[in-house]
Order: sequence, then structure tokens, then C-alpha cells
Amino acid sequence: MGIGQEYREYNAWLQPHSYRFKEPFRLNTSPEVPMVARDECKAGMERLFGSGIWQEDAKKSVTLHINSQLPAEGYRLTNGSNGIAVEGGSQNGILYGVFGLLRALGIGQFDEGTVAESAPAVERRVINQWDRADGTVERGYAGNSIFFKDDRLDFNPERIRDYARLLASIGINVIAINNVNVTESSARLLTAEALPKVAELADIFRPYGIRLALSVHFESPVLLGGLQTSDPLDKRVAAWWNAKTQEIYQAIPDFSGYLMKADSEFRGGPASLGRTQADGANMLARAVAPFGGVVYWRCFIYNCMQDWRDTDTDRPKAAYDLFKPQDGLFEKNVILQVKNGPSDFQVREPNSPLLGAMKHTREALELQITQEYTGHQIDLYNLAVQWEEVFSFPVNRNQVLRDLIGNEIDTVAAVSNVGDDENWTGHTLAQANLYSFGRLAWNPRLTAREITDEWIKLTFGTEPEVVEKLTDIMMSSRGAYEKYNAPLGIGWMVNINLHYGPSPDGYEFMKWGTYHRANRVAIGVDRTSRGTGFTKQYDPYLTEIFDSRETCPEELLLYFHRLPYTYVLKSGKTLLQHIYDTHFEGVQEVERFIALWETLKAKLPGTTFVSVKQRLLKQLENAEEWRDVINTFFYRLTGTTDEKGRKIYE
Ligand code: GCW
Repeated sequence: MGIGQEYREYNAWLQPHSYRFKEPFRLNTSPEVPMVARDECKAGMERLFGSGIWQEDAKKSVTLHINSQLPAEGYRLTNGSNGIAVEGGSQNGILYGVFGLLRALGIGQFDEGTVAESAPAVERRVINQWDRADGTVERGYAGNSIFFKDDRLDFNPERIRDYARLLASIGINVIAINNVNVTESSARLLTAEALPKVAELADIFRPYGIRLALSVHFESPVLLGGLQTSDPLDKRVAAWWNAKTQEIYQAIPDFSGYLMKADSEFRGGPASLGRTQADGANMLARAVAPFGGVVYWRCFIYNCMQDWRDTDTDRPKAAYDLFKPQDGLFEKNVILQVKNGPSDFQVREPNSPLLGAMKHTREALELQITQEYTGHQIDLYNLAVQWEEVFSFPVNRNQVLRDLIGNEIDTVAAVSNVGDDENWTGHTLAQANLYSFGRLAWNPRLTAREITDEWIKLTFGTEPEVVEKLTDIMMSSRGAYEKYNAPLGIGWMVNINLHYGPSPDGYEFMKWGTYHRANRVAIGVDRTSRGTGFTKQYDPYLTEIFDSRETCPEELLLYFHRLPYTYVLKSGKTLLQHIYDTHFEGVQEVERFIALWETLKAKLPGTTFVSVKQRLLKQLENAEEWRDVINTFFYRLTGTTDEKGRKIYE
């Protein structure tokens, strides 16, 4: 990335533009201002306005300095008559201030007289890489890992630095570099041979205010330490973790902590040894506590060996049932990491009832940027729209999830969508999802529209036609995908393992607890108080809302209820007709995106125009496949034809 360049997809939202400026500036920095903040400011202003922006004898200045009155990571920007001041509460604060300034100038919202203050809503804004030691990325759709190759860390420092810059520019301050499904070879990152290389990575991230975390194998004491057991209550096990942790902190003094997927999807964990989640998490927490570290303990635990004939077990209930009774038993530096939905990053889910339910335990919200169930970065899907809904989802009569951020929930984490593709994310427009995650983790009160607008302007400039049409496409993209996907929150009608493309019965007779139980008259699982009782895990205010077909949010009807196809929705349509209609509409939406995109040909960079168009055409094929498979599936079950007489295959 750099100055004086043309647009390159690689630059993501840190693109050059040639905006005009009234007067040149001098750059003034006090000695405690970190080098990277100064460099980013210098280069960033040149990127926006050209190198003429800096002149040593300029009357006005851009001044960077630290103001310890401000929140540590916060900043204040002032555009006064003498020039621009960027104050930061700390070294990181000043860096965020510089990026905040560049963003404000880039979107044209920083005229003279403006004062802007900002500070992050949560202490930890975390990226989880699902990069495997062998160099592939689990659920990655943008090439291979930028960190690993051939069972070891093997990276291009320049590329990592550019990633660090992108992440810092959106306020990320922690990164876990390896997949939560830790294998024997990735467990070896903790060994004395591997740690120096991990420390090299930490050194690259550090100047950008980003601390490293590692996903660790619960059975490390056996795998690496030669012990007979990994039992968290065994003194030798705890001693092994203590010693190992000390070794890590010697190499990486600001190490953020351990990320753990235990007792989940065939991973070992405390439960498999007859211990509680708290026993396991606390052992690690005590090891990192003296160094100020934390344990990110994932709550994605359910029976993945369910028999489809078993109708008593209801997967969405699992995490709450397991963790809620242990509230209060966790050490202070344990952070329970909870996926936004109780299922698994589906297109449409309610929020997890576990979010906000733990009154004496810290929690992290986990989102997924990589488009596992949302189109594999082939189909366009603006996740900001979905995340805005997640943050706006009620937890009780008076609060929505957003209100807990920074309080009960002090960490926001997400699974990254980058790989070694030149444009980082495969689909260039999927860069917006990484951008939006950082912005929302910093400030969950931003709307999807505001963030999308920022991203478009920073990436492609401020030309109104481009902004307007791209905003339209991007703001509509989630709705379009939902329309041609599984209907009304039922989820899971995807090709198994792959999770792209339709397969309505793919997961129906599997062990994963993912059943729609469709027959010729009805579909869905009754998760109300009268059914599996899942709704009772929510605050009573919500239990009542979800329990009733009339008050349950319609887009979630089939998440909570079992309904006949003849059930009449608020639109006056039957459930079946709604399914047919939305599936035809979803395809039409994609056709509309393609037509709109075509009209932007002359106004967008050629490389991006072509690559996005190719993906849109593939998306159209996918949408048609979904439409026809889903419509035929329901037509065959019900024998009921489409009221509008459109083509449904027999
Ligand atoms: O969504 C599922 C994915 C797995 C993933 C798991 C998890 C990393 O299909 O690929 O494993 O969730 O979140 O642990």
C-alpha cells in the first residue's frame, strides 16, 4: 500500500483519491507520538490530496499529540483556524485519531469548525483467523492463509504489516492467528521452537496497537508436555500451563491470551474428563492472570452426535443449558465467547439467549465475517445489515443487545474473511464486511447505512451516482440472499459440509441437530414453551413474544414454530405462497443488481468492475438453483401449485 498509486484492490478502503484542498499543511508531532501514527498521517493525507498537501512553510498545521484526559484508546479531532489537531488518549488513541481524521476527510465530513470525539465501546475488538497450520483456511473463501504454510508459520512481513494497518484503521486491537479447531501441528505453536516466529508476528502487529492471541489445544499437556492427562484439576497439568504461559509472556509480553474451543465438535475438553467448563477455563485463566492475560472460552458446545429420531434434544438450547448454571464460577479474566445466534451463523436467527444471561461472567459476542452460510464471497452479502439487527435485537423489555455492549459484553470478536488473494477477500465488495465489523465493534450505534456509505466513499470515491447505486445494491444484498435461501429462519437447507448451494434435506437425517422436519402439511420445530421449551431461555418478556405465532417476528416464524403451509402470514399470503414468491423475487433482485452494476461500468475501476460482475453472474446461477430446488422441494411435498402459475419443476 502506498502513496501516489492508482486504485488497487489490495489497498481496500485505504485508497488514493485526488481531492482538492484549500491550503497546504505542516505536520507537527510531539515526541511521544508513535512513528506509525506520524507515518500514517503523512501518507494518508498524501493519499487523499496528493503530496502537495505538505509544505514546510504552510500557515496551518496538522498537530498530533497525546492528551491523557481522553479515554485511553479514544481521540479528539479539531479543525480550527490554525489547522487540525489530533489528540489521542494514548499512543493507540493517537493512531486511531489519525485514521479517524483520514476517514472524516475521505468522506468529506470534516469542515473547519468541526470537533469530533470518539472512543471504543468495548475494550477488546478481536479478529479470529480460522487459518490452519497447513496453509488452508477453514471456511476461507479468499485463497490461502497469509500466516501459515506447510505446517508452520511462514509469512510475508509486508503483507502482515498491511493487514495490521487495515485492522488498525478500523480499531481492531487483538488477533488470534490460528483456527479454533487446533490440530496437533497447530498446537505446536506453543513449543520453544515455534514461539520465536510467533513473537516475530507479534512484533509486526504491536506498533499498530494489536495484541496477539493463540487458539490452543485443550490436550496440550499431553500432546506437548508428555503428561498422562489434561485434567484441569490435576496439579501437574496446571503447573505445565503455568510454565508454558510464562514462556509465552517472555517472548510476547503483551500476549492477549488463549482462545479455546473445548468439548465441541469432537474436540477434547473438561467435560470429557468429568470436569466443568469453569474448571477448564479457570485453570488457564489463573495461568495468564499474573500477566494481565485473558481466556476467550467459546460456548459453541452442543451434541453433534444427535439421532434425528430424537425429538427431545434441541440444539439451540445447548449452550445456555450448559453455561447458565455455571454463572459466577468463572475467574474474572475468563470471557465466554458466544456466537450471535443459538444455531450457527445462519442467514436468519434470533440472538442467543446466553448473551446477557450471565450476570457474573464476562462475555464476548462472536460474529462471522467470512461468508460460510452467506454466500462464500461469491454471492454479495452485506453483513452490516444483519449485524445491525443483531445489535438491535431485544434482551428484555427495556434493552437491546447494543445496550449490553461495553457493559456485560466487553469483547466483540469475529471470524476473519481474508486470505492471500490480491484483494484480501475474494469478492472485492466483501472488503466491506471486514470494514463494517471493525466499525461496529468500535461503535455499535452506527447504522449499516452509515457504515456502508463510509466504505463506498473511502473505496470508490464520493461521486453521487456511484454512491447511490452501490448503496442500493449493498443495502439490498442481505435481503436478496435471504429470499432465495431457506425460508423464515428455518436455516440449514444447504449442501452439507460445503454450506453453499441448496440441499433441503441435506442435514435432515444427520447427527448435527439441524432438523426442519418438513412433511406434506407442516414444517418446523416447535421451540415454544409448549414445545422444546427453548423460548423459556429468554427473558419472560421475549418468551411471550416468541411463543405466539401472532407476535413472533415473522422473519423468525419457522425458527420458533411448526406451521402448516396453509398458515396465513401478515401479508395475507399462505406460508407456501410466501416461499414461492420470495424465491422468485430473490432471483429478480440479483438480476437487478447486475443491471445496476452494468450502469456503473464507466465509473468504477476496470479490475473491480469485471471481477465483481463475474461473481454477480455466478450468484445469479446460485440464486436460480436455490429458487428451483426449494420451490420444487415444497411443491413435491404439498402438491400445491404456485398461484401465479410460474415455472416450478415437477
Ligand atoms: O460453523 C461451524 C463451522 C466450523 C467451525 C465451527 C466453530 C471452526 O462449520 O467450520 O469450526 O462452526 O465455530 O467452531
